[in-house]
Amino acid sequence: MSDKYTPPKVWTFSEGNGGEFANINRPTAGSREEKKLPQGEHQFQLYSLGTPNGVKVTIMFEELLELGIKGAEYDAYLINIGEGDQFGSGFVDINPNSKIPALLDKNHGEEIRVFESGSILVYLSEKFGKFLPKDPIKRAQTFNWLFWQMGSAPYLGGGFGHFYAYAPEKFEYPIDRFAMETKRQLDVLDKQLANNKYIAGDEYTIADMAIFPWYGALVKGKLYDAAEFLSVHEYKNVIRWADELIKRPAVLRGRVVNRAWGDEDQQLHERHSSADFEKIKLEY
Ligand SMILES: N[C@@H](CCC(=O)N[C@@H](CS)C(=O)NCC(=O)O)C(=O)O
Repeated sequence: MSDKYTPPKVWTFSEGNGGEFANINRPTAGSREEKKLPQGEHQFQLYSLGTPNGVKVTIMFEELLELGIKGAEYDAYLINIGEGDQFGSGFVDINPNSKIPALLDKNHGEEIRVFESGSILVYLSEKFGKFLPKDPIKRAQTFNWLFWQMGSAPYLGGGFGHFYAYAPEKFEYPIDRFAMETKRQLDVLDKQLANNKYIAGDEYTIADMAIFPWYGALVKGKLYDAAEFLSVHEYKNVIRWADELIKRPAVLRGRVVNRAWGDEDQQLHERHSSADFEKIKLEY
């Protein structure tokens, strides 16, 4: 790659032009191999990885279980996206977009397939009547911030994170553009959290669960090693909120499920029952 690059008339795919993700990236969709997914005994089968998008859902399951809702028991299987597990036929049957997280609700034989982390959060909150307020104003606020996250995080992940942390060469233009946008987003959150305990108001909701694994992790220095670069100490309200959330046992448990990197004692590759956490160090 050179900084004098001029785009050709027609873009063509060449092997290896995805940097760290070169071995899996293709400009096409669909399954690449026959591969059945494992299934456990619970109603919910989650196929995921402990990235921020995956952790949103495992936090939700753990919060439901924390409330004593036994029907929210789930089996979580690891999908190794670096190895291309998301392109196996079983996974693609659940999510044609080949991205974690993907959920199968066995629902007494009816088999409901749910993909997109935001959709999974809404699905579970409606199913169990939790973490999505019934009051129409509070509900609208929750949806506003949930969809804000779904629209904004790709600038943080696919934009800032990709060019700052993953790109094989560092270029000023995209890093400037996406660092600016990330800081703008952090300021949006900081202003919202100046007057609200939680993102959507006084109640802890699926909006917090969606936003925390991205922006909470960023201000706590756990994402892209970028805390200093982005001067995250400026976002005091976001830090206050993140500090509050990391006291929640369900957040600490959700964060380690399907985690396959970092400290070994904070990785739970597969989760099938609460006993699986016994050997895990639950701290942030
Ligand atoms: N909008 C999707 C994004 C999911 C997503 O980007 N997942 C990434 C990991 S965080 C993935 O599976 N990437 C695999 C690939 O792109 O092949 C959601 O929130 O569920």
